[in-house]
Amino acid sequence: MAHWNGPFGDGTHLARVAPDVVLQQKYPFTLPPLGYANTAVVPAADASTLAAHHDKLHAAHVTALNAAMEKFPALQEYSLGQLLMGLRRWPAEARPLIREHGSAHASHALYWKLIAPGAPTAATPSGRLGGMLTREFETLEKCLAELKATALGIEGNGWAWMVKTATNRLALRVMTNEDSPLIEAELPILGIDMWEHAYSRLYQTKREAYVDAVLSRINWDVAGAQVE
Ligand code: MN3
Repeated sequence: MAHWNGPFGDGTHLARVAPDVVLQQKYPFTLPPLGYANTAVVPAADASTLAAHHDKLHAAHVTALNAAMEKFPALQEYSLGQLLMGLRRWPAEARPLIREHGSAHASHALYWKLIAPGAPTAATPSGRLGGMLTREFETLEKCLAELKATALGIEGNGWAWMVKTATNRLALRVMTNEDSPLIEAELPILGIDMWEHAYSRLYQTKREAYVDAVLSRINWDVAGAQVE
C-alpha cells in the first residue's frame, strides 16, 4: 500500500494506513468482530443498536461488496484501501458499488474501534495527532465543538469526519451517504455516523445527545494511530 501509485499523485500522505487493518483486506472481505462486549460502549451504542448496526447492517455491506467483486474479478487483487482511493479508475458499473459498500465497510470498521473501550490514558489525543490538533484548533474543546457542529449540520444521511488532508493538515468534512474520505484522497481519522440507524434506537431524534455520547467515548489511541 505504501508504494501504491493512486490516481491522486503518489499517495504519500495516505501511506500510513497500516493501523487500519481493514483497509488491507482483499476479496473476500470479512466483517471484523467488535472485539468487546455489546454493552461496553454505552452510551454511544447499546446491545440492540450494535446488533442492528454491526451484526446486520455492516455485515450486509460486506456481503454486497463481495457480491460486487464477484462481478468484477479483475478488481479482486486490490485491497479495500486501494479500491476506495482508486475509485475513479474502475469500470463505471463497479464504481457505485465500491463507493457505497466499500466505503461503508471501511468507515464502520473504524467507527467500531473509535468507540471501543480504551485505556484511561486515551482520554485526549497525544503524539502526532495531538500536535496536529493543537495547530489546527488550538484546544481539544474547540476541535470537538467544531466537529459536533459539523455533525449536527448534516442534512440527510452522512458522516462527519476529521481527516488528514493531502497537505498533512487536519480538516473537518461532511461526507454524504456512506462516502469514505478515502475516495477524495483524504485519510479518515475520526468519523461520526449520522445516519438515523446509528442513533434512533437510543436517542430517537435527539441527534445532539448521540453526538455528545460518541465524542465522550472516543478512543484517542485509535484515532491517533491513523496518523502515526
Ligand atoms: Mn451506519
